[in-house]
Amino acid sequence: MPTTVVVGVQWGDEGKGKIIDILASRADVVIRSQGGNNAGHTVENDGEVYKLQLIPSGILYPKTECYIGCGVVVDPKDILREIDGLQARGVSCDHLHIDPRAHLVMPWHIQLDGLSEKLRGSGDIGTTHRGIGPTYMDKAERSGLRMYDLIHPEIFTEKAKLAGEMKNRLLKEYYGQEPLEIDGIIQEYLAYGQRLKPYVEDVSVLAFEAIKAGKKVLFEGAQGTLLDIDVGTYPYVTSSHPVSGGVCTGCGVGPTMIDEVIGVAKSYTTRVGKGPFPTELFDQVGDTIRNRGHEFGTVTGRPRRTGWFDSVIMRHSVRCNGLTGLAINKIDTLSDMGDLKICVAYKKKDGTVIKDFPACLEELAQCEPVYETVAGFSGDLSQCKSYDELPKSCKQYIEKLEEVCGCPIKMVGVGPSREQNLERE
Ligand code: 2SA
Ligand code: GDP
Ligand code: MG
Repeated sequence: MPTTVVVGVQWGDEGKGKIIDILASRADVVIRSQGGNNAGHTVENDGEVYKLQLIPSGILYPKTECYIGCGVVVDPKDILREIDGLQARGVSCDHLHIDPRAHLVMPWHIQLDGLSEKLRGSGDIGTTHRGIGPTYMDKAERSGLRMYDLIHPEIFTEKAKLAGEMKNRLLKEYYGQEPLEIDGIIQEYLAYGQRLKPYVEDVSVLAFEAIKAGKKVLFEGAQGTLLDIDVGTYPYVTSSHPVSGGVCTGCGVGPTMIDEVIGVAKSYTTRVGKGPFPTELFDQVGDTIRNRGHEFGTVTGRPRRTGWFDSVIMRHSVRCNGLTGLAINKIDTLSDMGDLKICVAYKKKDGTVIKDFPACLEELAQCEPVYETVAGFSGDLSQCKSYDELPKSCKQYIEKLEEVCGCPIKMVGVGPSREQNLERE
């Protein structure tokens, strides 16, 4: 297996965790390069369900190194909770490393995430309230605190005091809030720093050396392409780069070191939070998909919005990520649903039909999906052990998706476990 990137190609929750977990069994290293604990990946192992947020999905394999790159925002308190939770279940985290450049999510970021969402009123983004946006804001503004600071008490104390005082002014003067008790926060976080110290190591160097040594390296994307701050449905996006290119800046590796990019999608579309969603279903069909697919947020438990497969989005993702292959999950969820629809283009109000995803919301708002109806399939697919065992009409649906996306489909998911993944030649 060469150096491979795995990305979400819709609005997140495509089942990346499962695909990473499967590929991690053949990898030496798994690396996260963006986002933070706003991600939620579900991995099933021997009937045990693990919900991972910041820690790479390779952690369940004791010999697989797991790195958190410089582009990730780390909530020190929450990552320790996750480490403790895994260790309590017998999963060692000794093979985890965190880049010293990774920015820290501090309590004021979480508070400001909630306050700014409230201020936006009905125009809120529907964030996960994990402080992700405000942390990336400070990073871009060059006033953020980093992992390196956290493990050096003198540096951290000085920088956190300054940052905390600035935020207290913002909280008081702009939001009319009580100030935070900065000294107490500093003491609390210094203790987290001491616990996290053994994990801190330069991930750019580690990744470079691993790739040079011919090791199999897997980059694990979080969220999805349509949530990318640049190529996603701005402003209803997250504040990082879930696209494959984000791996390079978010880990400190060059693009020439990447060989393969696998996009993970569902056989239908879902979205959590606000923002446009052309194929969204508001009827019984949408409810059926949500209930059968257990479409509720891994982190927040929020019901996910559901809709038909949208190939306009998919072609956008194939292009923006330079995909070399696709994994289509949850084909089992669509069984016994009668005829299925696939969105092949959008029709604008003036009657023009477009095949490329619009660049801005104003244009997207004028678009209606153009559907092709295809025959559905029936029966319990979850027991299928090979692609050939799938019903003929199911294979035809998959081949149709391949055609409209313009990318080879290499894997098909028929259930949440490692074994329920059918590889295609
Ligand atoms: P944020 O918190 O600033 O990143 O939110 C901004 C937007 O990005 C969306 N977002 C997500 N959408 C789907 N899945 C995400 N992760 C969790 C998961 C979600 C959950 O993987 O299961 O449990 O609900 C994720 N993270 C961010 C978010 O909904 C906003 O639209
Ligand atoms: P991620 O954020 O992309 O890693 O995805 P999540 O873990 O948030 O959500 C995907 C959900 O679908 C999880 O509950 C998985 O266990 C489940 N899942 C993954 N692949 C399949 C599949 O092929 N079929 C079914 N029925 N469930 C799946
Ligand atoms: Mg998820």
